[in-house]
Amino acid sequence: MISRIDLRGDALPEGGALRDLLPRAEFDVEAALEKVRPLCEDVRHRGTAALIEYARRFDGAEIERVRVPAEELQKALDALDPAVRAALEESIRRARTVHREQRRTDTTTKVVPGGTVTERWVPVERVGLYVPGGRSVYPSSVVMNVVPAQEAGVESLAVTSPPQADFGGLPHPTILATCALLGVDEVYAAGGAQAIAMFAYGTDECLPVNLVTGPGNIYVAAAKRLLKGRIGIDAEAGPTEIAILADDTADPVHLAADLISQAEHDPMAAAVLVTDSAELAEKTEKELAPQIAATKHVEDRIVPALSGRQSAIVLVDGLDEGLRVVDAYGAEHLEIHTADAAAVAARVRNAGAVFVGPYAPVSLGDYCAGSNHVLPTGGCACHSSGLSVQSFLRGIHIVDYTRDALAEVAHHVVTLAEAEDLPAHGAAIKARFDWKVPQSK
Ligand code: HSO
Ligand code: ZN
Repeated sequence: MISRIDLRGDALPEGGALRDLLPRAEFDVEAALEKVRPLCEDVRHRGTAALIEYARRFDGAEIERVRVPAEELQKALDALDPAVRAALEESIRRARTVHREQRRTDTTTKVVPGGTVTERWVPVERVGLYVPGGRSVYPSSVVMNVVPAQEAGVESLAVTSPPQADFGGLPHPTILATCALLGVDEVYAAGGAQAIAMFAYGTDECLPVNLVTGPGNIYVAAAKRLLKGRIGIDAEAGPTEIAILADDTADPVHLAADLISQAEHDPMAAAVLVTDSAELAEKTEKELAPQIAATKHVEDRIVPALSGRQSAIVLVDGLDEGLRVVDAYGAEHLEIHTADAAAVAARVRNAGAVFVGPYAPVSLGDYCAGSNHVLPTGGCACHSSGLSVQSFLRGIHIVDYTRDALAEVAHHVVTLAEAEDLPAHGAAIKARFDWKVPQSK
């Protein structure tokens, strides 16, 4: 069911050429751009009326207003299964523990006597968090978006999630309950590209935001790309991915379970096993069928995900080659199942998150490791990080120089301004010194 790519024997190609040998889902955000453009424009001009119309058209939900009344949040929390509540509370507690530590402190650098540059970290003022609905109702994603924003000190936080026809046009009750648990009281029933437009342009119910984060489908990704600039965005989330780097010490039962666990998300999800052990590859593949037979989302998600061209077992000559392959792939999630897994993990350069050894499966990270599960997909791990407190902060440079400190470097500034044919830049310096360039000491 899962294809094989045999990279043994010849030397591996470099960089991009190696990446081209590896499987990856098509996620053509560009193609969706033209579809979402008119929707976004419509929300910009008609606001709430457009959102109500799209709730009917795309979500089959009749709604009269988009903002969820506060009492609905409390009602959902009161009705939440106590075991789910306890699990969410633990997830929140661990996420807070990790994310609180991420808060950078301001730094002041004394460049010269009398000349300092301070980097001051300031939270984004207003943030909109997108939470998907439909096939994927993930209260855990509410936790993973809200906790870092709160720990960063974001003061104004709004959540949006698609209206559900089955729940009277409100977002899914577990989403509402999780918002209540986190102390978020501004929630909207809007999904898809139109929800991103609501956040970007604002409506009579929702003030515009500065930054939108959170995963969504291809239309959500397209709207984020379209509106980027007006709003800040996190990385565009594509279908989920798990890569596993394993040697012959790995347990094929674990590997099969973990590959299936992420294939469960989406028919486009990717599961990639990279190993130097043909025997382990064989055993893991054998282990897939019985485990798949015992689980739930088989035909609609797991089978298409594992048999799709985005998933594969990749055979390599050794661990060094395996590392080169996983680095070229840049997985959203990378598990290391090798001897001395921590040392191998320390050598990884490209991954959204790395899970070390047999007792750190991706499922742990999805819910309760304390790490964030909003991670770069589609190879973006080679240039981007997952969501963190940092995603919600801006570093502002505060430049503070005395007259003497400016005088000391003035001639260099004037020289560079002249070299760039920008004499007025130089004049701004000279104006402070009787229109002369101070002599350097
Ligand atoms: N693995 C997903 C996140 C998730 N898993 C939510 C379960 N619920 C993308 O990192
Ligand atoms: Zn998951």
